[in-house]
Parts: sequence; structure tokens; C-alpha cells
Amino acid sequence: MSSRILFVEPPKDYWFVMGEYLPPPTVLLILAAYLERELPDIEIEILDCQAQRKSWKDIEVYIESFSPWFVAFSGFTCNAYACARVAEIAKKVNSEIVTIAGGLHFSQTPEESLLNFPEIDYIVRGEGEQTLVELIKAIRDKTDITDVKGLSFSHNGKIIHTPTRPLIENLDSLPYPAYHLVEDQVKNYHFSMMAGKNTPYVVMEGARGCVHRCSFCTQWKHWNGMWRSKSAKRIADEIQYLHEKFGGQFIWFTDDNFDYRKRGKKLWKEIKSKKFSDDLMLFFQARTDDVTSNPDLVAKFREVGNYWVMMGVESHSEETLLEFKKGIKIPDAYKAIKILNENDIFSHAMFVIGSRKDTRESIKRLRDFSMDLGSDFSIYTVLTPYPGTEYYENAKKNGWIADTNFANYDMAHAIMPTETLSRKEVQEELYKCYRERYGSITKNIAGVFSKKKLKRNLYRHYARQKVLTKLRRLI
Ligand code: B12
Ligand code: SF4
Repeated sequence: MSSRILFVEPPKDYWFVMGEYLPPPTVLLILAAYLERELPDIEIEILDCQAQRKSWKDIEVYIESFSPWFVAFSGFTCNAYACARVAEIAKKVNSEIVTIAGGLHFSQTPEESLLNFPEIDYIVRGEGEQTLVELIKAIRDKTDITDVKGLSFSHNGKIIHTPTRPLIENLDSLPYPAYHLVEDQVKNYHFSMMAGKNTPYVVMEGARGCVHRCSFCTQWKHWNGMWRSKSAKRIADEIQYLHEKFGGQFIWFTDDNFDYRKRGKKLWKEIKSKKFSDDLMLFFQARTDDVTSNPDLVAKFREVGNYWVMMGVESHSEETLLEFKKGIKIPDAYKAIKILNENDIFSHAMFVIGSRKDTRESIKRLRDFSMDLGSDFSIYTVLTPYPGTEYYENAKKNGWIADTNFANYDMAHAIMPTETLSRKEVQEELYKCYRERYGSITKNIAGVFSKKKLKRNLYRHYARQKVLTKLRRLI
């Protein structure tokens, strides 16, 4: 077989709540860069079906002409079927092609996924770089696959899980993501609502994991409950690389928890020293308690291009926050939004409805709280039992999961009833949240004429994309 690997980003639905966007295939670029460095004799291509507007049929044609030995793809839960379909197509073209899946969903469901999707040969669990390289080497050199840590696969009708791979100690040792493999597409990646259609959008990984233990979240388990960051200098250098070499302007940090406290000061200094042009826009995700404990740093990051901060506020109820093991307090939410607003940073709050004790009244209280908070943007999500979370285990044990179609696990579809509300009613309540927040003519007019450019974009987007109509259709 040829020494070729094809990474495939399959056609996916976009998350309509955040509007129209075209993201770079971030994980694939990260893995491809590592592979390129460690196995330079391997020929690598990335087929980004979204950017190149390729259909399922086109994937087949592409695989036929490139004739790879390996086909690899990544997915989180709502993309699991799309990934399996890529594997199926690869096997249809040539059953000798080795198909490799990785990412959050497959890492948490290796057994189930290998049984349900027999066209997937190998699942790489957890951190992918080293496992992928060792797997390819083992297949190519015909050495023992079971020596490769972090793998799951079927052998003679039995599923084998090799031991878990330890995490990479120093993330600075990773190469820069391989944007050169999608160079022709970079100008097309965009996030309309957040930065405009003509602002090149790139994704930057500053850290992996989280030290918190929220019961609904997959991230901490996936990364062994640790938070590892690249050094401040490396992050600033990588931003420079993405900004200057590839024209990236809107830079979305993948870090689930930005952590101003641990690295904020150093990072701010490094970014400032680069004197980036004013058009750089940085997007962070942070915890409310991290924002409230570091108002000075929040202000400093605004100076160097941080325009937008998204925070998981989750709930109005201390009881629910305790149930989620979120570890934040309600006053933090008010304080954090105030700090962001005062610094002219677009404040984005995320909320969760549909926990077991939720009733129409409690969701109404959540809605009122979300309005009172005064964030520029609110996104309401439905509690989703992602495999690998504590919540999933609990929900499964108790028989709460009413929808097992993973394609619906996008936090916009109600998957579970609550003690008092049916799934349909939870879905109705979600719609009501958006209707109340974005459906009023007065608020829309105020939004469309807001002094904040991002807020104006957001309200126009909500009107143009017919978000409310789409949510209504889910009921
Ligand atoms: C950026 C981002 C987005 C962006 C862009 C995605 C992109 N293409 O770049 C946008 C905004 C579009 C987006 C959309 C959504 N997202 Co999102 N997103 C993220 C975020 C913040 C970063 C993703 C990333 O690049 N991570 C960095 C990479 C390196 O980490 P990784 O994927 O885990 O990969 C490593 C290993 O897992 C492994 N690996 C992964 N894949 C593969 C494949 C192979 C072959 C191998 C060998 C190894 C391997 O190796 C990698 C390196 O070690 C993550 C959270 C996070 N920090 O990961 C959420 C996250 C993935 N998103 C999530 C969700 C739910 C969504 C949405 C449904 C919207 C929502 N409700 O939030 C939509 C889905 C849209 C769709 N249909 O696909 C959830 C997924 C939960 C789950 N278990 O399914 C996450 C985890 C957020 C969260 N904390 O809940 N997202
Ligand atoms: S929800 Fe956020 S704070 Fe909680 S564990 Fe996940 S990444 Fe960490």
C-alpha cells in the first residue's frame, strides 16, 4: 500500500444558534503537523468537505484517486455518524484501507463504537499525536499493535483496549498546526456572526483540559482532570504565526478554561510585546470566578485584542450549580458580566435547562435571571448526557435517556425529560428562552442599533438566520 494518509473532515451540520460559519478542521491540522514532523516520508492530505464543498460522493471519488493506506477522522458526539460514514466509504473503495477514528466521542465509547461501526478499524483514545504515529509505524513495519498505548480495536471477534497513554508533558513540544495543508482555504474560514464573513477565522489551542469536575462535561475526563498550557511565549508566537503567515484575524482559543490566574499576566505581556495590528480579535472561554478574581487582567487583554468572552453561567439556582458540581456562585455571574461590559468586551453567557428538577417555573426563573444579568449575548442549551460524563452514567442507570440518536446531541435537542416535564415540554421551554430573549421587537430594535458592533451583528444575525423559527421546528 502507498504511504499515504487522508484526513477527512466530513460534511457536517452547522450549529444554527451561532449562525453560519466555516471552521478550520482544527484537530486534523494539529494531528497532521505532528505526523508530518515525526514521519516525514508519509504523504498527507486533508480533505475538508465543508470548505471544499465536497459531498459524500466526492469523498469516494477523492479516496479512489488519492489511494491512501490510512483514512483518519475526528468527531465529537453529534458527528459520530458522519465519521462512521467516512469509514464506510473508505472501505467501499478499498477494504484494505485502514480507518482510524479519534476524539471525544470515540475515546469515551470505544467498545460500543467498534461494535456499531465495524468499518472503523482503530480508535485512538485520548491524546492523539503519539498514538497515531506509533500506530502507523506498527502497521507499516508489521510490529505488534498491542504495544501501542491508547488504542482500541477488534481482533478475532474480541475487542482489545491497550493501556492508556500518558499525556505529553510539554505542549510546547508540539509543532504549529499544519495550516499550510489547507492554505488555499484559510481565507474562506469564517464565523459570520462573531467576526463577519470576510474576517479569516482560525482556531488556536493554548491549553488542554480542566481541573474542575462538572458533572455534564466531557472535557476533564478526556484530559485526565489536568490543565496543561503551552507557555506564554509559545502561545504568542503561535498567534503571530497564524496571524502573519496565514492572515488569521479572528482567533478562537480552544481552551475550555482560559485561566487568567495561572498564566494571564505572562501571556498578556507576550502578546503585547508582539504589537499585533488592531484587526486581531481574540475569543476566550472563561469561568465567571476566574473573571471576577482577575478584573485587571481582563482589562489588559482587551487592550491586546480580546473582544469576546464566553462564560458558562449555567443556572440561576445554587442547587442546580451544586448538582452540576460547577463550583461557581451566582454573584460571580453578575460581577463577571459587569467587568466584561465595563471593559467593552462582548459578554456571552451560556445557560443550561432540563436538569432533573427543572419545572416550567424554575426555567422561567432561569430566563428572568438571564435577562437581569445584562450579558450582550445569551445562549440557552439543553442538558445533554454526553457519553463519558458523570451525568451520562447517572442518566443511563436511571433510564432518563429518551433519545439515543447521537446526531441530536448538540445541546439544542431535548434528549431527556425532567421529573415533571416531558422531552417535548423541555424543547418548548428552550424555544421560549430564545423567544423571550430575542423575540421582542423593542429589544431587537435596541440590539440592531446598539453602540456595540458585535451586538448589532448578533441581532441582525438572529433576524436573518431565522433562529427562532428553526428552534420552533424542533418542538
Ligand atoms: C472550537 C470548538 C468548536 C468550533 C469549531 C470546531 C472546529 N472545527 O475547529 C465550533 C464553534 C464550530 C464548534 C461547534 C460545536 N461544538 Co464545539 N468545541 C470547540 C472546542 C472549544 C475546541 C475543539 C478543538 O479543536 N479542540 C482541540 C483538539 C486538539 O482537541 P480534541 O478534539 O480533543 O483532539 C485531541 C484528541 O481528542 C485526539 N483526537 C481527536 N480527534 C482525533 C482523530 C484521530 C484520527 C486521532 C488519531 C486522534 C484524535 O487527538 C487530539 C490531539 O491530542 C471544543 C472544546 C475543546 N477544548 O476541545 C468544543 C466542543 C468539542 N464542542 C462541543 C459542542 C457540543 C459543539 C456544538 C454541538 C455546539 C455546542 N452546543 O456547543 C457544535 C457542533 C457543530 C457540529 N455540527 O460539528 C462539545 C462536544 C461535547 C461532546 N462530547 O460531543 C465540546 C467538547 C465543548 C464542551 N466543553 O462541551 N465547536
Ligand atoms: S464545564 Fe468548564 S469548568 Fe466545568 S469541567 Fe468542563 S471545562 Fe471545566
